[in-house]
This record gives sequence, structure tokens and C-alpha cells, in this order.
Amino acid sequence: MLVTGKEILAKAHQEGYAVGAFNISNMEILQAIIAAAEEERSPVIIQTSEGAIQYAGIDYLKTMVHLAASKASVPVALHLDHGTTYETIISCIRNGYTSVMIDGSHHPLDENIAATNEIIKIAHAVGVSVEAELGRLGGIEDNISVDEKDARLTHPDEAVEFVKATGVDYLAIAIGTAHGKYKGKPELDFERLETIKRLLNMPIVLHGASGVGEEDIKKAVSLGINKINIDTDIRVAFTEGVKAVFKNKPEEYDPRKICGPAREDMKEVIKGKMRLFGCSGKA
Ligand code: TD3
Ligand code: ZN
Repeated sequence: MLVTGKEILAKAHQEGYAVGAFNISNMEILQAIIAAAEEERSPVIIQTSEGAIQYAGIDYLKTMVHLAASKASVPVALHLDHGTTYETIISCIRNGYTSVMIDGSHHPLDENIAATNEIIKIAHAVGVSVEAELGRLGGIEDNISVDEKDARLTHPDEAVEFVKATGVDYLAIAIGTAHGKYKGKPELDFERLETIKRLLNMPIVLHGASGVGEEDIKKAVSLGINKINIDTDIRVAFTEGVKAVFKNKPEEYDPRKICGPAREDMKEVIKGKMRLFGCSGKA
């Protein structure tokens, strides 16, 4: 069934686990995620970036996800990931997304608050949940100073001010993860997470979670992360699956035989994430 992001994440916050938010850009990825959620009896968040909307078309994506959600026996939310333009966000609300992210993290605090509030007023009027982001993702490189680190990562006092001024439903914070493949090992600032969770006492979101070690993910969940965004690990599973098909049979030309095995591989990766995040059995 299709539900709001707030409904899924309020329960995760109360009970102390995280729900996977997986990016889709085609049918096979969506089917892999839904099958994994069904098999794990897990709630799930399906998200599309602005790039995915440009690639597949919002009509295709929303229709596929609405169909999948209506057939699914587990809670499914449809979320806009990293919404940056007013037009895209409003278009998602009109197209039946149940959650949107307004990413004003590159703006100064006051502008981020203003942009977030503009979206919240509209989204909440029609029962759509809102995620915002504070701090800058990108990870901590070896040559970065402590001061620079502190400037990038989410400041706990600013987080309190931001949430008070906006009433956002869940907040994405920067604690040392980065989008895409990691060059070095990510160093997560768990103390910062612990402080922010204690001060805010609301659902907290972790971006750039592909490639983060299992122990670090478990610790982040135990300290209050409730939504975990995964894209790269699924892309890699898809690509490796397709490569394996061609390695065995270079002359293969049936898309079903190329994408089918990759869909199975993605499903297994996603099931593993659900067990790790603690959302298995929570549907
Ligand atoms: O918002 N996203 C997905 C889009 C980022 C493109 O990689 C994430 O936070 C997931 O990040 P990752 O590192 O899993 O791709
Ligand atoms: Zn992200």
C-alpha cells in the first residue's frame, strides 16, 4: 500500500530502526526493491532523483510506483530525492508522490529555512511529507583540516534552529558520508550524530550510505538514523549482473536475459541492506 514517508519514519524513529530509501530509474530496479521488501516483510521508500525523472519521465515513474505500491502487501512511500527546483517539487506533489526532499543545503541557513518553509506550506496542506538537508555531504578527505570538517558537517545548534523554524518531518545531516563510490574509508562522526539525535528527537536521514561498512551502518542506526539512502550499491549490482551475462554469453541479445539476472542480483543486495538496517519484519 502507498503511504507517506512520515508514517513509515515515525514508526522507525519510535522503534529504533532505519528504513532503506532506494533510488530507481527503470522497471527492473523497482521490481527488485518491491520483491525484496515483500520477501523481507519490510516497509520501503522508493525514491527518484531529478535526473531519474529527466531520464524516464515522471509519468512513467509515478505510474510504475503507484502500481507496485497498490499490489504490495508492505508499506511503500514514493519520495523525491534531492529536489532543487520549485517546479520539480510541485510537479511531484501533483503526481502523487507521498514525500519530497527540498535540498537547500548549499544555501546559507536563512535561505535554506525560507526555501524549505515555502515547500512545507504546500506539501503539508495536501498531506505530503518533507525532508530537508543541513550541512554538506562529500566526505572527509585526508588533507582537510578540523575547522573545515566542522564547517561541512551539520552543526547541532543550527539543526535545532532549522527544525524549530521549519517543522520539517525528517532531516538529512552530514556526518562524513559522500555520494557515489568511496576512494578511502569514510569516517563517520558518531558523536555528532548522537548529539543531534538527542537534541532533535525526530527521524534523521543518512545520505551516501553505499560503501559504508556494516559495523558503521549498525552503529549509525543504533544512534538514531531512520532513513538510509542507497543508490550506488544497486547500480553496481545491476552493472555487475549484466557484465556476468555477457561474460558467459557475449552473443546474448534478449533484454530479458540481460536484465533478468541483474534484477535478481539487485534484489539480494537490497534484502541484505534491509536486514542490516533493521527494517526486515517491520511491515
Ligand atoms: O541521495 N542519494 C541517491 C542519489 C546519489 C547518487 O549517487 C543518496 O544519498 C545515495 O547515495 P549513494 O552513495 O548510495 O549512491
Ligand atoms: Zn543523497
